[in-house]
Amino acid sequence: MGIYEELEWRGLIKDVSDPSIKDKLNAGGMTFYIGTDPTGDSLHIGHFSSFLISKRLKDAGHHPILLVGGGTGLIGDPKPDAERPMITYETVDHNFNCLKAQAEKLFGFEVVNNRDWLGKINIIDFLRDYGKYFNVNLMLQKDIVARRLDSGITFTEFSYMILQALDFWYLNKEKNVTMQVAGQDQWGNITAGIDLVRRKEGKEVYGFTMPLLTKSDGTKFGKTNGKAVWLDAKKTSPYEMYQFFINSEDSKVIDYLKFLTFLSKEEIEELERKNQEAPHLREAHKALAKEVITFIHGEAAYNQAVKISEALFSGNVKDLTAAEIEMGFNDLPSTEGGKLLVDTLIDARLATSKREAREFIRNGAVLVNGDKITDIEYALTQDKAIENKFIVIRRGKKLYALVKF
Ligand code: 485
Repeated sequence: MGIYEELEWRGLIKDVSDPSIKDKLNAGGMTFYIGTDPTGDSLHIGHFSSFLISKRLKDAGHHPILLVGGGTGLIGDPKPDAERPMITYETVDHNFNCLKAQAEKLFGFEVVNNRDWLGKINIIDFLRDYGKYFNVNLMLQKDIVARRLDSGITFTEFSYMILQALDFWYLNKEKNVTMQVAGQDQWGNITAGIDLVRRKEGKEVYGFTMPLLTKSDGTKFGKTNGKAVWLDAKKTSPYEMYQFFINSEDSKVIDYLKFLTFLSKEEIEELERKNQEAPHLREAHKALAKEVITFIHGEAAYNQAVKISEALFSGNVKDLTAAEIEMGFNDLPSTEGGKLLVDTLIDARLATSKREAREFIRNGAVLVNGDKITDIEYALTQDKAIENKFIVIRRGKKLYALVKF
């Protein structure tokens, strides 16, 4: 299986600019690029799924360049629904630095900034040297622009594709880049670049897109409780990421393994069999979480995420550090310590009345730091807190609250 066939098997090929891409990919030796704009201060799992292509192609003998759009980020790639808010230079610069560091750490490939060349072109030269190669009628037909014509699009966003085309031309000239790769929404921008290089230089360059990852209902993959899954551990902890992957849809987990991991066809097919034969073991989900989290955050962070998940599942939280408890309980109700257990159950909404709270305690339904407490006079004093900071209460099998000191 060549890299082209492998990418096809993984479901990673949507549009190709030319049928010869198949042989070109399989032959190796091309310099290619993939870009992102610094609209936020971290990449998210959607970016990750696209950026992984750089490593796949590198492993197949091609040379990757990553572009973070310190120039294009100031303009804004049109979205199909509405104009983007303008971002300040300060924010773009800050985001650029964050994304550059993240991309370098994750992949170790060269990162370039298109502000370095786009920022030097003056308006007269821009219109003479580049604008002349663009036909507005054709620009209006590009998918995203066409979808914005009713609601309106500013000249700023309309011009965006010229800048991305210019990048391809520049990188071809300066770094011998002959291929651009991206998610499917970038098709119009990629073909604009291919056309520019053809017209200005009489040279043929190439591009292909990857489908966007979706959930089974067709909506975008990569959100948990409405929040994006970020690669920055301060924004999405490895534990939260673990929960995200462990809870991914059964019908999609094999697609996600193909998209997001480097496991081989044989390994993935084996997991597919296990997923069918013994779905309750969730082997495929576990493998997905392990591969992705280890790649992004390393093995220690992955092991910690598993440890927290297991402790929360079993209720045995005593072996967790305060930091681990904080990670695991990020989203759960919390309340202040120093009170009676009965009152705390009400504060944390684990009981609706004192009578009910006492009943839960007497029936052995309440655990404090993993130990069953049946004493209705029990007080949650600080000496009982893990590292003097946290007491974890569990009522029944699933309901948790965090008591903070
Ligand atoms: O020369 C370039 C300049 C900018 C860009 C690419 C090449 C960024 C591009 N216009 C863009 O907006 N990309 C998106 C982003 O930055 O969030 C996403 C795409 C997605 C995938 C991902 O970047 O929507 O399909 O390509 C890496």
